[in-house]
Amino acid sequence: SVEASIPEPQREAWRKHQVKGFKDQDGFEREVVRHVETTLARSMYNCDESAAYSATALAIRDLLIRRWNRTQQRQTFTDSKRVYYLSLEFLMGRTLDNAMLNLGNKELAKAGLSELGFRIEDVIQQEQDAALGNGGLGRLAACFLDSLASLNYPAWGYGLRYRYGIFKQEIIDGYQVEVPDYWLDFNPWEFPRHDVTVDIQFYGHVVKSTDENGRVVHRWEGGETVKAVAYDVPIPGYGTSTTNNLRLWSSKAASGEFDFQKFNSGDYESSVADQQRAETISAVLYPNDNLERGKELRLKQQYFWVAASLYDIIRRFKKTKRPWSEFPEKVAIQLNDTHPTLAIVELQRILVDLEGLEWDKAWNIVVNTFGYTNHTVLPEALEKWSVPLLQHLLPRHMQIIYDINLFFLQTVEREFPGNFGLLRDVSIIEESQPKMVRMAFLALVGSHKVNGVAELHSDLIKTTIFKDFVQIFGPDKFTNVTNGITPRRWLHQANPRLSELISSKTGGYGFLKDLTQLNRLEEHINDADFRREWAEIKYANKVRLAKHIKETTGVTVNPRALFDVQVKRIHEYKRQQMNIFGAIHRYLKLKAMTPEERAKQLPRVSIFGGKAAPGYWMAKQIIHLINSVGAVVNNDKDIGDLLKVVFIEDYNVSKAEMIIPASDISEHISTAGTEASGTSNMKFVLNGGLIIGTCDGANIEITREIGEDHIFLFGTLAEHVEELRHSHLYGKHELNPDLARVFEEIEKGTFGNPDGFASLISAVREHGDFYLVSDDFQSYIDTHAQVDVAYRDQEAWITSCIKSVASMGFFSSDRCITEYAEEIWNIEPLKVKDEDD
Ligand code: T68
Repeated sequence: SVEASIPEPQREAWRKHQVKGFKDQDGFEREVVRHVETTLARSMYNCDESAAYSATALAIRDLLIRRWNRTQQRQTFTDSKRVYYLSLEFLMGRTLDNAMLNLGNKELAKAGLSELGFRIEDVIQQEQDAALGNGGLGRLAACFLDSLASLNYPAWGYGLRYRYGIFKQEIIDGYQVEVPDYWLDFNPWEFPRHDVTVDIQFYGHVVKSTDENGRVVHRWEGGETVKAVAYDVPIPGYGTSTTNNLRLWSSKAASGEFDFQKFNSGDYESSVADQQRAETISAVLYPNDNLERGKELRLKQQYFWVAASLYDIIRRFKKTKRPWSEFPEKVAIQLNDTHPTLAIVELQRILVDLEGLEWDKAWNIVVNTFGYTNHTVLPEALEKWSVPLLQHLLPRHMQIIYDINLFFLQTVEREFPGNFGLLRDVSIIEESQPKMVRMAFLALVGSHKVNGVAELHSDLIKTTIFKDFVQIFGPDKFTNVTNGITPRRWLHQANPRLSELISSKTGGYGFLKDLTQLNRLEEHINDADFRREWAEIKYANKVRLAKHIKETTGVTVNPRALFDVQVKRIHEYKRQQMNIFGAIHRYLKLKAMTPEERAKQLPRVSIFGGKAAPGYWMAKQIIHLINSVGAVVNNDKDIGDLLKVVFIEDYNVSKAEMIIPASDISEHISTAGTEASGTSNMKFVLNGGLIIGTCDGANIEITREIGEDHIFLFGTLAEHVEELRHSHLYGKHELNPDLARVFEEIEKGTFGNPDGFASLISAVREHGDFYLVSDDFQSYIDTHAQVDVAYRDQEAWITSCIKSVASMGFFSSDRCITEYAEEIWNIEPLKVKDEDD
């Protein structure tokens, strides 16, 4: 064994000096002071909050590293099957607070920091978010990593180490301005592995020849090489020693290897330029969500990351000396959307071209290794790459894609002879000008399971984009795994007081590992003290948010008002425009009332947050309209507290942790059939907020779990969306009268120069109202009127909130990961012994 290779006296010396970390408050303080004085070269006289954060992070990190090493050793020694989660996005947010809670030492750190003169909340706030993602897809990946470690699954994440994460949003004169997010100045959570590198090839050409056995062989030659360097991030589980690894790749020039002519001729400047060009690959996260733009650099990112990750996985597998046929018994790879689909082609290339396996044997291994998760049915979000671009960048891969398609179409032809329409429809190559590779089809054909992310969505993919494939492969290839969220971050960390209250009623913090224990809250539904404390916590969270709103926007909001929140990426399909039109409608109604009538109205704060993709004109106009409405409404003396409209800038994970626990009602109002799942809907309900929503995505399953009395549903059903759209274009399209009034007011200039808002109006009135804003407007405002009525009965409202939380067990990402592990990956948990065992 590995251990026997080291002589006993030497092992003894290593063991004797093993770093044990700290166990108590005193030890924690010692480690913090040590890091301040040595690692940071500071002292008690110049230790500010930022230095206190750094030293605390380093002290906590020391504990993680030991668990991390032990976990990796144990997984290797037991030769366990691992899952590799390939995602271009990991929206992690802050790490320190989460690490302390998962390790169970936050209380002692709090006391220790206090002794040293700091408030732990302030220290935690010093950390920048790790924002390597756009929205739901990236945050889902982060929740999955937390659950995988907490459930002791042997799992690695693979992603890109972007130098710039999602841009920071500033609001200037009501408009979004993007500011680069350079976040790597000090990142104690990553470990550069300068010894773990992979050379990645681009461009070049393919040389075809015949070997001594008469076999055709392909060699990919020439082109240029870029080096991938591994950076590792430890992922601690909650209440377990298991600490998994997230490996992020960074690009560097492969020094001297490419363009060595320049190198030899001493062209220093242009070799620096080459260096920078190589580093460009991992420089920036593409800021589009649910949109694909077919940029060459994006394709380079995808191949760079996929090739480095596969090389790494294979290197690990080869150490076991197992035959290739056993690869799928040791390795499961999950594709988070189609972004890593080239991994399918790359594995086939390695097995056939480099390892000499027969095509069919190799393909069998490939298909049994991969699973593919689809996150959208929106056509503009489905990835397609042009054949000429792929051919240029990855000439051998393009050939292999053609072969995969050929063999696939041959099997289709055998089963459905003469059905040329079918062949055209399911072909991985779209016969357009230029030809395009349909990545979702390639991902589907190259995987053994395809899943959607909520029941409705998983049904929809089978009847729309993948309909023909259900005929070809049968229904068993398709499955549903409804998304989930980690209750550690989204309850315990974001809402510590609520978490504590729940623990006091459910018999401790067991619910954080088994969220179905929340149902024990039902027994306390009539407990007056419990209900009062519940309401107090919500109020305190609203006070905290009100303070943030005051500090960042200058607007004073009344924490007794109903807080109505919509925070998520700005997108027409998510219908923030409908929300702001609804707020204008409310404003107009209030304005038309007598003071006596007004005095009877319920005060409301309409809170928005979210980023628009920098190139998404309509989304940016929506932000501008929200701010313009706010500027008028918030300063209208007739209105006072009855309505405030605020836009919270730079919505991100750490803002979400503050905003979500402060919501009374949140909006999940996508046009039915467009939001694959949504995950913030789960977070809001888990934090004791109710939701208003359409019958879309996971809203439907939330309704099933909590009961339809506790959710405000409205709007067109998915099955009627198509016919309505058709009728807008070819029939008569009558604008909802209340919405027409709203448009009139905008066009009158009530909210400033209306020119910029014309496109928002004409999308509804003149251009077919694709997102059914007018169709759904009446039921939307009627449902909001019901919300007002319901909120006035605070006792009934609180009962609804408590009952809802009690029924949210299903939406833990632990349930979700267990389903993936059992139904798709076929992996088992592996318990790592605790340090002291
Ligand atoms: C989201 N997708 C879905 N995409 O919209 C949401 N897209 O319904 C679902 O809950 C969530 O995934 C998790 O399943 C995204 O967030 C992107 O961010 C994205 C990024 C790049 C390209 C395309």
